[in-house]
Amino acid sequence: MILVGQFDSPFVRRVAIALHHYGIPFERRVLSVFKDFEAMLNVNPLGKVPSLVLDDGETLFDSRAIIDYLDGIADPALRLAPTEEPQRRQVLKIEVVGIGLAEKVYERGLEYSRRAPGSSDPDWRARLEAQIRSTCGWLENLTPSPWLFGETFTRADLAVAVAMQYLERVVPELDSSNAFPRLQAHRRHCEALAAFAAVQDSTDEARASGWRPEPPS
Ligand SMILES: N[C@@H](CCC(=O)N[C@@H](CS)C(=O)NCC(=O)O)C(=O)O
Repeated sequence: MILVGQFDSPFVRRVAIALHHYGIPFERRVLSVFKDFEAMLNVNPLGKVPSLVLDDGETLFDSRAIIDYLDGIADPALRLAPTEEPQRRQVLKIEVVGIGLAEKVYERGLEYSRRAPGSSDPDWRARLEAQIRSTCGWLENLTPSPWLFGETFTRADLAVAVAMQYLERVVPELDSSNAFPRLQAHRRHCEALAAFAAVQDSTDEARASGWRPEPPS
């Protein structure tokens, strides 16, 4: 299998962490959705990452769809979502919120890094920040102990811990460690897992495709 994308993307990173968790070997094709846009359109018509090229050449898109597929072929003992209802939908609901959080952090970052100087809309940024804070508050109220759902690490934990790490790197002034201490403790718990340690967020890959940290406001 070939995972397409950079490890500064929380969506690519979470697929790689899942692959490590399942013990599924993979190669990586490091393409940037910005620097390598034309090549990306040939991999995924949306020009987005992650994509996963299967051994027979079929290509899957979107981290959630990819992990759903991987969960289906993985050793049942390593599955990251329950198969029974209502547990399954409860885990997937938290996963959706975690992915949505990473999407809002990503959208906010674009306001700084990809707009012409002076063209970012402060009202839009304020709306994104309100969505980010609201989502973190909702997740914080789930009181992970240590996992967000049940007695084992699930897709909910994967989505939320990766999103919180990304939030801290990209929006340090939101001070998420102090503002959401239970989520930060949960994140540290996840990051102690071997699969997380094997796939570090890469600011080098981010910088190579044009990302710069925001100047302090
Ligand atoms: N929901 C998607 C989000 C993927 C996503 O937004 N990826 C970003 C990179 S971090 C991207 O491809 N952006 C390029 C674009 O949207 O044009 C997933 O979980 O895979």
